[in-house]
Amino acid sequence: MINNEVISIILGGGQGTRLYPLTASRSKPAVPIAGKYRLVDIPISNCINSDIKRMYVLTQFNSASLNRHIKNTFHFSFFSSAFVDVLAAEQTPGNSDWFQGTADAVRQSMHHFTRHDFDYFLILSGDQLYQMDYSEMIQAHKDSKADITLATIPVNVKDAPSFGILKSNEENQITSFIEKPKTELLKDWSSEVSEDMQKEGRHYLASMGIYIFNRDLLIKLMEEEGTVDFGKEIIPQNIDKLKIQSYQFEGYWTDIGNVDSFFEANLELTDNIPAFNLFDKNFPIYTRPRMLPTSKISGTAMDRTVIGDGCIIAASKIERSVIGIRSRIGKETTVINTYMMGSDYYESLEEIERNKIAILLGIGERCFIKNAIVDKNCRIGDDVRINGGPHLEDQETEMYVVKSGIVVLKKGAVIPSGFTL
Ligand code: ADQ
Ligand code: ADP
Repeated sequence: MINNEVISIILGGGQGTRLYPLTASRSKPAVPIAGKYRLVDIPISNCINSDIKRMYVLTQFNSASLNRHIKNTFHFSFFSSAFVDVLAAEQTPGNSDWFQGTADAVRQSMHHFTRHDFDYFLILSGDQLYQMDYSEMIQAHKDSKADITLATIPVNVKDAPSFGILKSNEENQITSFIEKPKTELLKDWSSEVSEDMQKEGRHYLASMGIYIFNRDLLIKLMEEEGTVDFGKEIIPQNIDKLKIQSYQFEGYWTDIGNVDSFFEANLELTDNIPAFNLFDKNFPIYTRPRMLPTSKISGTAMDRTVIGDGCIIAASKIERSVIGIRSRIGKETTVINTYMMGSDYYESLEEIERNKIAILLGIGERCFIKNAIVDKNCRIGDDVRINGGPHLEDQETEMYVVKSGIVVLKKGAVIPSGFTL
């Protein structure tokens, strides 16, 4: 089934500085998560599970890996109108700049959208982890005869300053909105929330950055120059002029826009009952079927570990870690609190010999790796010790970046044997 009333626009990221260095050589939607997926698989799967099958992904630059992933993953029937198209910021005679912000990205791509027949725009963020059936939100939007509907979620005082915070009336119409308020301003912004949310101390209603706009309205708003962002301008400027509804969501939702939250969201998948349920057969997350062999593990004590396909593991211990596809980990190695993304390819024995490869893909023998993100295709020698944690200061070298105590090994980094951090 296809919902013919809606097209969705997935905002695939600005310049990507918050997730750097994971975005150094790929666009944000292509960042690998959960051992086998890419960030963009989340909103795309949510759309497919909501029967919304016409999607645009807006991104600053067109990375080969994003295009390959989308092309190889989302095949729709020849007879269907479904598609996933990537639109990168493009230089045209009228515009030589990158997208300046979320609204600007939509404005610059508007001519692509208006070619289609539809009634509603569904605008989504590309860097959030959640499972949501948008059709319920669309129904609420229609029932309330709103101009715009915003998905909202209660958050606590610590998180509130990172979001757009709003207040609504009994009919769920938003009456005031403030983008990323400082903590001292929050006093007047708490909302009535459910008992469950109160118990968790979540008293502030935050925008999830998920918007439904009536088609003609968004086209008109985009014709007015000078606005670059939905959260900073479009929403707050129109609270008194338009009917903007809040659609409250209380399921699991997390923003994974920075290294810290990205790391935690991945490691939380190793919880006994993870809040983000990849095992839900009614709500599958789709990704590229790679036809990899099953993983082979010898002599490893594993606790709370998630392992992708095609791995060859001989480590002595792996604890609270996500080990991505095609990972290789050598003997007597310990991996703790780590997200290893895996590799894009295998090296054959002949290749290793022919190219005199000294440090193989993956992690070598007798290593200790803790509190790290190991990007794709890294080569870590033997006897390497990487001990991330709050004792490390933020820093960057050619091989790695340390952010909030998390050591991020850059894609393809080669870490010589005996290296210690
Ligand atoms: P932020 O997430 O801080 O706040 P923003 O940086 O504008 O807002 O990003 C929103 C989404 O758009 C992200 O997925 C981002 O990657 C993407 N994006 C940003 N700039 C882009 C660009 N130039 N081109 C393409 N995509 C781009 C927003 C709202 C808040 C709300 C939070 C919820 O402004 O009100 O609370 O989302 O996470
Ligand atoms: P994913 O498997 O994660 O979706 P990509 O589509 O980005 O990854 O790329 C994986 C493909 O890249 C592999 O199937 C492989 O053919 C190719 N590849 C990338 N780098 C190399 C390399 N250095 N040598 C051989 N193949 C490579």
